[in-house]
Amino acid sequence: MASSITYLTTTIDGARGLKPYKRKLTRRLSDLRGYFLNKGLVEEILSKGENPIIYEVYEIPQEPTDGLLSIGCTVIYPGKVGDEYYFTKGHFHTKESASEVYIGVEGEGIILMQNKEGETAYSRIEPNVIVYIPPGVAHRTINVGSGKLVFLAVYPSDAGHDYGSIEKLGFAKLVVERDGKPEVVDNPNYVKAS
Ligand code: PAN
Ligand code: ZN
Repeated sequence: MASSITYLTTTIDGARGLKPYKRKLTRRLSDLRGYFLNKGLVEEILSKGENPIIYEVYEIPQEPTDGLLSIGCTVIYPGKVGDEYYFTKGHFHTKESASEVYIGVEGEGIILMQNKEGETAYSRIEPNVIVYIPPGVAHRTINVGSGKLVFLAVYPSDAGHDYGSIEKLGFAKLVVERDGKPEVVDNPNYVKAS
């Protein structure tokens, strides 16, 4: 008799994400309007008819059910708006107890983390680096290298993504290029949630 165990196997396919995958998201500069510090420069680039891809996410989502895990592979393109490196939108998980694991595959990046009180932390993410993101902590990933940044994410399928608060308030820190190197600096526009 055949086993009733249903399992899933996929492979990491470098900058092509996962093979196979179920869903692909593409985020372009126009999707991140308002996210970069230099909003005028973003509008200037878009007004020239340019709308570069900032990142792609290759996903194998599971039904949003307690105990199931989803897999995602993010590819962030290299680039900057002014001196600010390309990054993901960043989010809190809607489910307060949801944590997440990131595993670096290719390239060089930084993960910014921030809790509801506005306290921050950051970690590098690169091949062989595993980062555990605890519950209640918003996370954004920044590509600080010259090639694509690829990393794997494993998270509860019912975690939910709350983009609203980050879109509205931003992160307290930014990652910018200073003297040819990445630096984590204070976001001059950040206002702590009251
Ligand atoms: C990741 C992110 C992915 C894209 O899979 O969803 O890197 O970032 P944004 O979702 O912030 O656009 C993850 O953290 N999932 O929970
Ligand atoms: Zn997440």
